[in-house]
Amino acid sequence: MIKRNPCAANIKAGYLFPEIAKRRKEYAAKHPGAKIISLGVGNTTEPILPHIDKGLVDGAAGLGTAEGYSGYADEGFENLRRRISEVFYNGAFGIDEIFISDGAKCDIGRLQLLFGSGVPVAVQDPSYPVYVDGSVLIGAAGPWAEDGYSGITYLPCTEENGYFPDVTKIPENGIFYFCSPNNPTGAAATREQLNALVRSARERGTFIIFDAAYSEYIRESTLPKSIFEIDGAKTCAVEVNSFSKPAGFTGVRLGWTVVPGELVYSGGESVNADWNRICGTIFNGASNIAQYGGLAALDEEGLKEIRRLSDFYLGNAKLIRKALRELGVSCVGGDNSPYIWARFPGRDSWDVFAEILEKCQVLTTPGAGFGPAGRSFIRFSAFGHRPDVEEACERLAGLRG
Ligand code: PL4
Repeated sequence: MIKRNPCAANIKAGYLFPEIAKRRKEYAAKHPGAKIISLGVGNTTEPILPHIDKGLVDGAAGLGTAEGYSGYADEGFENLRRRISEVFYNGAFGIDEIFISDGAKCDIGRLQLLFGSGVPVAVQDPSYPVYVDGSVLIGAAGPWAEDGYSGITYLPCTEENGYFPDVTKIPENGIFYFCSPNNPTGAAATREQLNALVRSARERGTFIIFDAAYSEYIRESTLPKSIFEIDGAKTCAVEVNSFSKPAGFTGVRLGWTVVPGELVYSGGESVNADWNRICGTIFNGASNIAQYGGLAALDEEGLKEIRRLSDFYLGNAKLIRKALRELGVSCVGGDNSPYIWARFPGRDSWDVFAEILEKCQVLTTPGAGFGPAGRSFIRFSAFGHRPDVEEACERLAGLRG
């Protein structure tokens, strides 16, 4: 019989989000009739807004006509790539530098093929678990130790450092995953912070994989939405982004990755050429229907809908933060991101998760799932119907005393 891939053996048994879903099911089985409200997984809940939806519907209808039919569109529609460059990067990238994907998470997984095993990897601690789990799967990070967290460099993002890590500690000639606005802390990095990050990456020969999946939630005009707003980033960074959270495409599936032509390996070879080769080999492109939706999302009307949808979820975030603060729980985030990061000093996050579920029937995400620095935190997601969020906020009052 064939041997198990040792990298698969190294990975922790359960991925965080299915684990949360499992605990929800177990609770529901023990408490039939309980109305559980989820502020857990960051999954969009509101209908796709009409103009963007029409783009999807018209795109699908067009595929049923001789003029509108199209087959494989491997790197993505040229007009969508051009529009992404205009809307998000002020036209700074050619279409050959923008690759359409079926979502940011999928490209994060595929990007790991660029560097292979044995590459030093660092993450913000806490961070979206895909960076760590994916690195373990490809063999870039060793097995998980008893404490559940070794094999990778974790750079703490805490209250003390304003949730921005010491970027002079990123490993040389390695990869650093950086997410802003951050999941789970909600912190959006300032221009000065990103300048320091790019400077350090260039000095240390480190590639930044910049996850900008929540950039459309940024409301403070001085905060950069892209790493490519920073001088020098084109020689040290790749950026992934997504239509999931701004346009409600979590189920539709559409994203993109920018790999600048200037980005080269230590031997001078082009990273863009390798990425093109990898995608051409193992990816056949995003759905054409999703791409029609993406085009609608990026025209004038669609951009207004993106703003309206993200404003709605930010409204939820405000309510959650207010409810927590009224309880005396210290929390950050929710201003420029759909996540609130709440601190429960001296408590284990899985215990707090269980308590909130038990007392309030509200599902959250325990901070420990995002890294060791999250052990005493709970992440609240602002993705929910407004009446559910309001009810969850009322129920949280049950944590008093
Ligand atoms: C649950 C920082 C959520 N099953 O939809 P995509 O693939 O374009 O984007 C996924 C993604 C990428 N980057 C960041 C993210 O936070 C997410 C989505 N994260 C969450 O609750 O943290 C959904 C998680 C989903 C998953 O595993 O991604």
